[in-house]
Amino acid sequence: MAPSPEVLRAALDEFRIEVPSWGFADTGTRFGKFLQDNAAGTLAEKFADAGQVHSFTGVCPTVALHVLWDLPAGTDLKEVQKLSDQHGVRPGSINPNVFEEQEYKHGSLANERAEVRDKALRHILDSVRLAKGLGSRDIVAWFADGSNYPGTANIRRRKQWMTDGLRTAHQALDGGQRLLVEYKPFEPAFYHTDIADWGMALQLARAAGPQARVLVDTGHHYQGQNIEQIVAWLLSENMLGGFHFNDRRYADDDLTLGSIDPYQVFRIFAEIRHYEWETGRRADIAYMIDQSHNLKNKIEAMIQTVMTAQQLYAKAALIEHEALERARDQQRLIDAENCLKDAFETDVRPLIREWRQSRGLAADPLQAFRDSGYTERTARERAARKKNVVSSYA
Ligand code: RM4
Ligand code: MN
Ligand code: MN
Repeated sequence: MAPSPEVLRAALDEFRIEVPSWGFADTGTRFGKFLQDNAAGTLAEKFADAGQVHSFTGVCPTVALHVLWDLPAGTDLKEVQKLSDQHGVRPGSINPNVFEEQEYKHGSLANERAEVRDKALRHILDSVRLAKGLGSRDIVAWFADGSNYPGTANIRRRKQWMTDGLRTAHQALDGGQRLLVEYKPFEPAFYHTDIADWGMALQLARAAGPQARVLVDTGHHYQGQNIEQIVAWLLSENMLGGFHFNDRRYADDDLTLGSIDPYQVFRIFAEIRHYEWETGRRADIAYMIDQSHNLKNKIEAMIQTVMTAQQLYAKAALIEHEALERARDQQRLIDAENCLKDAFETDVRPLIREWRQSRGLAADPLQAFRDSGYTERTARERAARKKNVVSSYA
């Protein structure tokens, strides 16, 4: 397929993706953490690192913040604003944390105990306030709520508590804000999870109110699940709010996007582009990365991810939608399928390099970042302090 430079340039101009603050910190697995001298230990360092990703790629102007890890009680929002100005990245989605504290052992909004439900709700309402203060639009609600053994939880009652909590949280939103409801089939709960799949998230988002949408984390699906079909359904219901991108081989592995199955990501973008072509409307979707790398250099891995996302989005922009529709209507299966495959197999890298240069960016952001010496410099500066502080989930 001959790449169409104008379509591609327009697609690259509009594509933006948010990076997660926790992707720059030391994190680990259930079995251990491998610390990196240059990993960020403070909010200032996370902003600085996110600023690096944006300055080399040009497409990551916002950073997702996790409330407990980044904005603990007493945080001065003016200081956060200063960091944002200094490093050229704005606060993005705000992620409440109702899964780490001791009280949440049996859940948060769906906990049997009213005082725990109240505590979780207060934290989510605080998060909405923080988001307003920071000019952030999206609150991303992910819950570890669930149970580990059959018979130990009243699933219907917990569903009601979850519904009530989300509804109250929704009432606190201002006109422009959104509540994004994330789902996950298992982990940390291994028998039932209160929001286990997109159907449950959709139901809860609808019950919460008109500004709630579903968030699809690509790692939160069972093996073999057809994620692009879920995307198509949510689009057709106008209920797709955003993505947490990452790749997975076994479960919620948080691997680098496209490292295992790039065609999956392409097929997701293909559904979105086709919807936009068909309706003539831009889908209002927040693209975010939810990855934290233990072994790779964190900033390099984030740049690698962004470059991959950009490439896969650009490939999807090459799909010839008229030809695809004609082939579908006439049931020419091979031709229809090849509309996708031809686009996927096109090498868009030369055009993306050109686009970067035309925007004053380095043709190869990864190499440019490496050449900058940032990793070596921050490793020297941060190493001493890092011996004592580990901010992480694991
Ligand atoms: C969860 C989920 C959430 C993320 C946490 C750290 O599995 O993906 O979005 O905030 O991990
Ligand atoms: Mn996620
Ligand atoms: Mn996850």
